[in-house]
Amino acid sequence: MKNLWIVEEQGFHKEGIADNGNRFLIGNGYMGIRGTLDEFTKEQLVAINLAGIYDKVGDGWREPLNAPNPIYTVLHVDGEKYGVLEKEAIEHTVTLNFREAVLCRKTVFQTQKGNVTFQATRFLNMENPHLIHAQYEVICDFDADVEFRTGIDIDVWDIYGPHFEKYECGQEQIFSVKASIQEEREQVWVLEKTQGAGNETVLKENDKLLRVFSYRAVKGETAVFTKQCAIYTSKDKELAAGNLTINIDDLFAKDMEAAYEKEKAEHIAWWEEKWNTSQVVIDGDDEAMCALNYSLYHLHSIAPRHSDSLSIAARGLSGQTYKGAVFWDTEMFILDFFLYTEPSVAKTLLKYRIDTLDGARQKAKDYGYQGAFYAWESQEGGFDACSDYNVTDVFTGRPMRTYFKDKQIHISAAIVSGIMRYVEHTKDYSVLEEGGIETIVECARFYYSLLIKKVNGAVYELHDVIGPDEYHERVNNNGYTNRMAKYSFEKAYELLSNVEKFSESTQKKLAEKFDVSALKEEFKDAAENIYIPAPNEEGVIEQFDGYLGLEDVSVEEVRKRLLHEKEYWGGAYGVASHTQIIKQADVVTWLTLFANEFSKEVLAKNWEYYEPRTEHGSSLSACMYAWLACINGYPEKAYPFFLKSAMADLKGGGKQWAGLVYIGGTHPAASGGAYMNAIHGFAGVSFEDGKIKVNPVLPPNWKSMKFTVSYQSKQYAIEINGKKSTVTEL
Ligand code: IFM
Repeated sequence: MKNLWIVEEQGFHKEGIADNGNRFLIGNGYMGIRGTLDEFTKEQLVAINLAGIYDKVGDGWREPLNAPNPIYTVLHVDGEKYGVLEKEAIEHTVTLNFREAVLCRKTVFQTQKGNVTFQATRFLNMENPHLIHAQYEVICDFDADVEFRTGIDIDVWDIYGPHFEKYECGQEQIFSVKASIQEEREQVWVLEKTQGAGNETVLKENDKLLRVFSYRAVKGETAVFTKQCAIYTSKDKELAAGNLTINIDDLFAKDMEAAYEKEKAEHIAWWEEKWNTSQVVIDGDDEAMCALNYSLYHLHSIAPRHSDSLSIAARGLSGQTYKGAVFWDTEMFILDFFLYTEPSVAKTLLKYRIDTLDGARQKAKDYGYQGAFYAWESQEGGFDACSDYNVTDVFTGRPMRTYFKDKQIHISAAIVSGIMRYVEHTKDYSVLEEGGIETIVECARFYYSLLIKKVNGAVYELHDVIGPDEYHERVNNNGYTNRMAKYSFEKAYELLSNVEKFSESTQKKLAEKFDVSALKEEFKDAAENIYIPAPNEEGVIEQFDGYLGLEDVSVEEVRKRLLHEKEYWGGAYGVASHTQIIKQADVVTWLTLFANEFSKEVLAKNWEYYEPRTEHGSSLSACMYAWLACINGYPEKAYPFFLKSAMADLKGGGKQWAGLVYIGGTHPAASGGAYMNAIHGFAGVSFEDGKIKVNPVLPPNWKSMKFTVSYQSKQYAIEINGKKSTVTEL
């Protein structure tokens, strides 16, 4: 039987290097190690991507740091280098056991005298997120002179680097590289120790600090090398004023081989415990079960458990794409997974937003608005990394003015939604007391300051915005945005109306900052009178004012009009801008989130109208179509969209370019979207007034589904067989 927890690639395919870097990624929230091979360097996009630490070089985009690579390893046999780029491998397998989060590679090279087998295993410590563990085995089926070279490659891959200006190397028993950035005074320390067979010498080769273990291999005998590495940055308490405050010898065991086995066993046990509360078992569809849990593996791997205030970047920890920034993806697509399986992580994600409120206030102020306008691409402190020119024109090579940062105002409502969903789901009000209520009020104030009323108008409107469909910029009354603004007014009003339920200090803080009763009135009025587009006679809701008057043409026709394969579809002159072709679910996202406000006919009509007009150019799109199809009772229609989301990283090959800007990497929002599809969509789970409701619409081949959810501090097992379901408190 196929192991549903294994992802494997056989044979070496050069064209698959970038996708495999994502597919075989391992991570522990602190760092992500791309699934590249041991002998690879920056040309093959090797990256140890660090969470929450950024740098900007010159006019380049500010991006997260990649650490020097301490697991660089290559084999020399009888004086020749053996790596898949130089030598053809007669056997090559890369295997990720994602239940255990252990990555292995096995390569057999043919030499003139016989075969050499090289095996490598790596995993990231989940308890101590600074530590990397690896082990290697070398077997020759003939006697040979072998050099096992391993150490730190300081020539890191950057998109807008190089970030490090100074390296200080130490080559005692423990190798160390202290990489420093002048401008931002950040530092990254990488430590490495390897034990193994043979005579050990040190080699400094170009940008690599290597240990060379030289030995005479005896036919059929296995040589074992065990490595452990540690990474600290100036963001960590262990690295203060340029010095490590811990004794590094304590990090490395005397007998590394024995310690490795112990760490590995503990690591597997840690993951097993995570799966106990998060795996989704699907009987009848191995492909779906494997893809879904693989998506959850990725979410677990990027959860910032080492912090109590940090979020997840749109490309996780797979590199510097999208500037390592946090988007609405986190609150609207990723949050539910943590809410239902590990609420403490959900709180950490939201605390990041609360702690960056000042940045959002500053952004609103800079644009002449009140309240909190959250960063479209948020880095630390809420700094908006989104450029005014976020796309490069393929024809002229010039930067194109885009308005994501200025006009995607729906971002602030995503924060409101995230905080409120957390509170409603967990009944943990601490997040509101710790700044959540103020955040929500500030988001509502932001929308209030944007409202427009025409001289003779009866309603409030929101003009000059970008909705989730980024291809149509600067539109008026995007339905999704208006509804989310209304939601923000409603929630802020609800909280302010119950202000006496909060602690005295919270009440005092609110009273000091705001005129609470005036705000209540404003928010109530705004919620009641904001314009929400209604379905037309055919039942279709116009995405924004004038959308239905745009050229109605197929996605294929628009694709044919491209003059360059990497051409950007949106913006002022994009091929889609003047048509009804949209990038991603927009009205459909709104209808999915507020489905109970519409008739089944309207939901179905809009799905049918918008789907053929959606390019699905964003990995956030498919899951919304899947979810709405489930709400409508069409699991067969939902299924391919669900699978597309769940397979985003397993299959790879997604969009790699927006204009000339590289956007490759993993897709956490699609992973989270697939989870929402499974739980809310197919299983039909909803939470209301302390009760779990289950209204399943399983795809025909799914015999049963089993999973657990956390709800209001209790754990429940949910089991679905066809239309029947049971919910058991654990
Ligand atoms: O947040 C998304 C956006 O909706 C579409 N472009 C990519 C962003 C990051 O995933």
